[in-house]
Amino acid sequence: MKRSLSGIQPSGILHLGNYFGAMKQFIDAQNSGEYDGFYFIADYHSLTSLTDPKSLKDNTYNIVLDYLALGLDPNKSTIFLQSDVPEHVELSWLLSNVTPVGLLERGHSYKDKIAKGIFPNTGLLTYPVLMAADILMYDADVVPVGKDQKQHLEMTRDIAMKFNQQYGVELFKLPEPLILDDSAVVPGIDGQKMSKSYGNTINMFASKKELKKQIMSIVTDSTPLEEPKDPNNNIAKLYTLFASIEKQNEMKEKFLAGNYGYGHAKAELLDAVLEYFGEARERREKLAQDMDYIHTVLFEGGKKARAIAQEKIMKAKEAVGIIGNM
Ligand code: AQP
Repeated sequence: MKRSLSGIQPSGILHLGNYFGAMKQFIDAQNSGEYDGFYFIADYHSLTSLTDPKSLKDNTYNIVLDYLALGLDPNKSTIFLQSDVPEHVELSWLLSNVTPVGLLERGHSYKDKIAKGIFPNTGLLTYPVLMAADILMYDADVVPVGKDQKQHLEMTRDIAMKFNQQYGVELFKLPEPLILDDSAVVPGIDGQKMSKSYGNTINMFASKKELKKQIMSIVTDSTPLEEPKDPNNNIAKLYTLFASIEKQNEMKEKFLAGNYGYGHAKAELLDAVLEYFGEARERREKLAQDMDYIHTVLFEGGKKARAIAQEKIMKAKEAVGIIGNM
C-alpha cells in the first residue's frame, strides 16, 4: 500500500485554503482505502512564525479537533504531533549538512514571508530541511499539499538525492507531491493566497457571526448594483469550491446579467459554506467536550510514528558514520 504523508502548522486557525488545498485530500486518500496515511501537526515548524506559547497550544488542539471533525479517522490514519517524534529534528540536522544554503535562500515561501515583514530567523530559512526530514523519515510515496508547497517538495527530493548520493545509500525514497488543480491556490478575502499569517482567511469553524463577517469582507470592485460584473471575481471563485456546476453557472449568469450585487453573492456563499461544513461543525463541538480522547489519539499516533522514525534515524546515523550507543 502506498504511503501518504502531510502536515499542517498550528500557526493559526485553519482556513478554507488548508482544507481544500490539503486536508480534503488527506481525507479522500484515507477513504479511498489505497493509502497508509500519516498526518501530523507541524508544531516545531510553527515556531518559525509564532511566538506566543498560549496560541501555539490552543492552535494545536484546534487542529486535532479539525482533523477529526472533518473526517480523519485514527483507526485508519496515523495522527500525531511532530514534536512527539523528536527524531524529526535529529534527521533535519543530518540533512542540513547536505543542503546548500543557496537552495534555501531561493525558497519562494521564505522570500514571500520576509517581504511580508516576518522576522527572518534561521528556522524560517531552514524550514524546508525540517520538512524534508518529516517526509523522508516515513518513506512517503505521496505528499498531498497546496501549490505553495510544490517547491518545498522539490527541495525534499533534491535533499534526498544528495544524501543518498553522498553516502552511497538508497535510504530515502523520492516523494511525489499530490496537488489538485481546482484547489491548488485558494484565494483569501483580499484575492491573494489565503494564508494564516496574511490575515485574509475564511475559517470553516468560526462562529456564524465571525464567518459572516469574514465573507462580507471579501474584497470586490465598486461596479454599481445594476451593471454586469466579472463572473470570475473572488466570490465566484470561492463559490466553485462548494457549489454544483449548475449553481456555479447560475451565479456567473447573474453576475453577467446585472442587478445582482456582490452582497447577494456573499450571502449565497455563506449559506453554501455553512451547509458544506454543517455536519463537521456539529461533530467538532462534541469532540471538544472530550479532551481525554484527543490526548489518546495523539499518544497512540505518536507511538506508532516514533517506532518507524527510530528505525530510520538509526539507519541514517549509520550511513553518516555516527556511532549510536543509546
Ligand atoms: N490558500 C491556499 N490554497 C491551497 N492550499 C493551501 N494551503 C495553505 N494555504 C493554501 C495548504 O495547506 C497546507 C498546510 O499549510 P501550512 O499551515 O503547513 O503552511 P502554509 O502553506 O504556509 O499555510 P498558511 O495558511 O499559509 O500558513 P502560514 O501563514 O502560517 O504560513 C499545505 O499543504 C498548504 O499547501
